[in-house]
Amino acid sequence: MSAHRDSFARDHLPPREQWPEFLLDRPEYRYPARLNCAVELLDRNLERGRGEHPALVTPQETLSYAQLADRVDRIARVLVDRLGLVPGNRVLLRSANNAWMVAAYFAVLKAGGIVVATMPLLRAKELSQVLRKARISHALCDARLAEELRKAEAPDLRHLVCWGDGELEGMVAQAAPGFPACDTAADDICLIGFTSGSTGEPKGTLHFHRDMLAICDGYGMQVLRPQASDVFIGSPPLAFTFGLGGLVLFPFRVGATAVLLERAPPEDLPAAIARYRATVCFTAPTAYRIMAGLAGRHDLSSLRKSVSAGEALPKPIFDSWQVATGLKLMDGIGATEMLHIFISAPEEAIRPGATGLPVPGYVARVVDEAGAEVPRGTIGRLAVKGPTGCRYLDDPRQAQYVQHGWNITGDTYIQDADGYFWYQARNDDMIISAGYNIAGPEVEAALLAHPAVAECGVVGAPDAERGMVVRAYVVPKPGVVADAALAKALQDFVKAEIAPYKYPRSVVFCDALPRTETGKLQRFALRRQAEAGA
Ligand code: 3UK
Repeated sequence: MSAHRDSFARDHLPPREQWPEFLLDRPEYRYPARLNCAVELLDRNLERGRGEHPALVTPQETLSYAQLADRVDRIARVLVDRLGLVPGNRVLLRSANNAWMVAAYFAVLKAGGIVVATMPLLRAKELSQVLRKARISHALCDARLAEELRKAEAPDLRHLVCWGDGELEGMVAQAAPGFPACDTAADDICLIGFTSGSTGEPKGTLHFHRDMLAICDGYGMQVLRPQASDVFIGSPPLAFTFGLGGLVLFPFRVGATAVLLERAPPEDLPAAIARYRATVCFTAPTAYRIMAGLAGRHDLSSLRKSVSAGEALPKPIFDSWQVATGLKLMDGIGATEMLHIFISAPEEAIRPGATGLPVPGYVARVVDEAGAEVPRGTIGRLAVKGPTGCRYLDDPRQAQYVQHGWNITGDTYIQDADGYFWYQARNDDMIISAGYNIAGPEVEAALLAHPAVAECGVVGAPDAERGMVVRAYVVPKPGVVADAALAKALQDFVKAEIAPYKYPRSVVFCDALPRTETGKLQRFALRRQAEAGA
């Protein structure tokens, strides 16, 4: 029985026959029928005697688990008693990573609402799409980011309350302490994670209370294996589920501490690791590349684990991070649809250059266009299923992502004889040049091994003779002279590293590459640039 009095999200789940198969038989994924993830992730820490342990550390404040739980309860009271929230209502959250954002997040979960967290950089037009699509009734927002939200069209919005200007703080101070958690079902929806992709309307991915625990008990407990004494740090926004898991859910599941930084560019992260004696770091592959170059200037000795996701981890970055810190960088592929990482490897099982093995409880295979598994060593489309999976909010694209019960992530992979998965490209990012299939990321990894290259992106550029040619956009390291001689040197270098037909026939030097707020290279933007002849 759902606890939701507002059934909008449930009513807009895909039809059952379009759901992925869920694998929930393993003991760690057998959850009780009634389950509120905020209780399991937050309140349980007080019962376990961790009330005085720091839950959140920010440059402004440190909150123990008891202090955070108190703030959460009071915000939940404000939502329910003053703002009329009923279970199932959608609450938009808009903020950089800070303690109020996390408190608001858990207040919505505990009250049985549905969180819709948004990236701080979204503009009014993009916010309007989310507000309409998810029929948002309430919004909690950092006052510094309120302007864009006020400009957005929000036909269903009944309340917008800000913190940072005293409004929510005032309401919280007046609210009574203590809040009885909403008695939600394990399969009540608690989160709509929006995923932008490169084109089209944003897709809302629906996740249940049990999904929030499943990623902790799967990837978290069995691959990452954190300890209660750990101090987590990193850059991904909490509106990106990579950040949500890595900076909130995984630490809270074991009663550890999370350091939250509103801005954590790779240039600043090493100093922050040293300052807070952080032990577990979550960020994107390109950030590790920059951080490896700065590691010598900071004391990173506290760090014991580092996780890379969002896009492929080229082996040269794995190598330079190991040289700089002695740590094996843990690659893992995740997706908003799957909530978090589903292929990765614990340190002792890492094969540098490979993404890894399915997280215990997930099964993955490489399939052809018809969905049949291909022999090991053959390139094909990645298909995966496990305790989590894709359920889009009212979206015809469900039938593309889920086929015959499998989640089709849109990635091209090879599985080797030992079962390891090797990333090739996004399905639509393969470059077909004179009949050859060339994976852009493989050429990028080859270029990154050259000492003159800081960053690069490789796409197909239209070509009269070959259909497409491989074009590399290269950001040179500071002080490097980017001229025709360097372009030639890079081409020769790639020919010596990988099969010569894959070398970039065209090399374009630039100052920066287009990236999303989640740290991904925007290949479509480079392709558009290439089509425009730039
Ligand atoms: C790509 C990777 C190669 C891949 C995410 C960890 O990235 C996350 O979610 P998104 O919905 O994008 C999903 C797509 O990103 N990708 C992610 N990680 C890797 N490609 N190697 C990797 N290690 O194309 C995937 O289909 O933004 C990552 C946890 C939670 C997440 N939401």
